[in-house]
Amino acid sequence: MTVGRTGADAFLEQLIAAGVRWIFGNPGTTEQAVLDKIQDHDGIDLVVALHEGAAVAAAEGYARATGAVGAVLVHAGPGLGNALGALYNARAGQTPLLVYVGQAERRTFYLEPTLSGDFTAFAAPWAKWAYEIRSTEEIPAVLRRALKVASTPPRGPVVLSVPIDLTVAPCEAAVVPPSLVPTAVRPDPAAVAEATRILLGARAPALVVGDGVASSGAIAEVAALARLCGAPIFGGSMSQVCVDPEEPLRAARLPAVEGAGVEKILGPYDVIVAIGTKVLQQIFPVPGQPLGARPVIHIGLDPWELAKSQPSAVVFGDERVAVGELVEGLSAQLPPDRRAAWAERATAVAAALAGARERAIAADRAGFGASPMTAEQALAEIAAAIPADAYVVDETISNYGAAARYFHLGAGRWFRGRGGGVGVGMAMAVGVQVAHPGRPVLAVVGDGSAMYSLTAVWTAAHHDLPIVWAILNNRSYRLLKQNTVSYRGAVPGRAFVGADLTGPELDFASLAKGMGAQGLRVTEPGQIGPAIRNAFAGRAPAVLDVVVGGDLAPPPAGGGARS
Ligand SMILES: Cc1ncc(C[n+]2csc(CCOP(=O)(O)OP(=O)(O)O)c2C)c(N)n1
Repeated sequence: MTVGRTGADAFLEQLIAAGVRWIFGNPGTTEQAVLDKIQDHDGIDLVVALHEGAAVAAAEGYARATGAVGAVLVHAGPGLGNALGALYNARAGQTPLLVYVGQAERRTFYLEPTLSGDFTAFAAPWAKWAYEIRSTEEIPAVLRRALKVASTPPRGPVVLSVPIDLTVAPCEAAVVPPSLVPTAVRPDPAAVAEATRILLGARAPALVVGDGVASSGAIAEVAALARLCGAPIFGGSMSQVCVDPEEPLRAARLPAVEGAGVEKILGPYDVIVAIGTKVLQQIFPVPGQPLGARPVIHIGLDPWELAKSQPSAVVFGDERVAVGELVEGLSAQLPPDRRAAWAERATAVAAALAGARERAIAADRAGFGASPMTAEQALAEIAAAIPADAYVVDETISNYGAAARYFHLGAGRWFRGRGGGVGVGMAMAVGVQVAHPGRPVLAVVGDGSAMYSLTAVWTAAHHDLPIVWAILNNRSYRLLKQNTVSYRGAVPGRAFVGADLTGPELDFASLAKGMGAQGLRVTEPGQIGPAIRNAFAGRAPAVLDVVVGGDLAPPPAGGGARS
């Protein structure tokens, strides 16, 4: 029996009309009608992931590399369950995703078919919007709404459950491109005036920036504000690149684990301008006001995050427009003596930051030549070997600080996991490579993190994606050991339970070969450059298993001090 145009056709036509070119997915029976119809529609294809978490992570890489919505297909109940960890990260990182999950037939739902369930309830905590489609005719309209919701700040993942019977039924509903919401909106002039007034009273301001700066394209405006008022630019949470890597006022990220260090870092500053960022996002925040008692100006488009926990002068609006107006207002009203004092401060702050960077690199260098090589030396070699036009996915976890010292990549070129769930880096690289075919993509990933979405290597081999992964193999969950020491102290005689990846050690070169990619174990720093250049020249997926040190030994019984 031929039905003609079905709900599955309408589903795919609507995605194509919205410019969706790829669906990252792991298939199941309840999605079969949509999968089957992919071959009948030009302009849309499936990238096959072997786990739903890897599918979501790949779509996140695609969305972040393009700025467009990443489309995902996951299987019913357990498949959606597998996706939830990566979905959590996407929600925390405000990545626009459209996640389609196949549902059982409506007429048998009362029989509780295998794999069925209440998917909207399942997804709701981590989705910006979760909805189950109720009729074939609503498919295009709901998809348009989902794409609008996902891509309107605060962006985020939307989950749509679609019963299989609706995808095989005839559908006449028309398809038109979605209406999106332009958000380059001006803030209330009174709010900008108040922010200007507060900043004019500042002697030593600092900026804290987050994703809204990257997504609104405010990097130049933020740098102009920093230079005008002599302020360092701190990273507010795990975010996209929000500061030009060569910017002299670029400071480190504020602590993402322990909130306790924040007051020490921010001690010298009397006013904070938080721009497009959460205030703040940490694993162990300190109760109270995250940025202390000083005046805070909070700028952005996310009404939930603005002044959420920190009393602030709020400027609601597009970050680029708002910061531009703030710079204009300040410049017009700045007394000459304050302008001179801030300029002097900008020079001093830049010199202090450069000095701190140089000291950190000198400390790294003191460990160069160690055996096994340090992660810092490995990262320095990797960064020096990648092509100038490379994109980098960075899931170096306990080595994030070192990676930041060696990768000097601008906005849209360097991607880190957000949300705190590890294990997305291997698969994010798939989405970045799909977004930028023909460009070099390198992922540098901790050995522990690599194992969660290692199946991405097969996906790359299957789709001819010439990604190069460098895995920092320290044979441990090193960050967990570091966090244990900082949280509970180094207690003599107490082991780190569950944090060693030994007995057996992971052999990533063999694992890569088993999935159709090249695999090479690298033990010497001098091997890294040639290995990376060969891997890119080979134009095929390759995994470098880079053996590094840095593991933490448990404090011996009877010795060592509790820190
Ligand atoms: C989904 C998820 N599971 C577990 C954790 C806990 N966790 C945090 S860091 C980490 C270890 C990461 O190890 P690796 O990638 O090797 O990096 P390293 O710490 O050695 O630098 C783990 C398991 C987490 N954050 N997210």
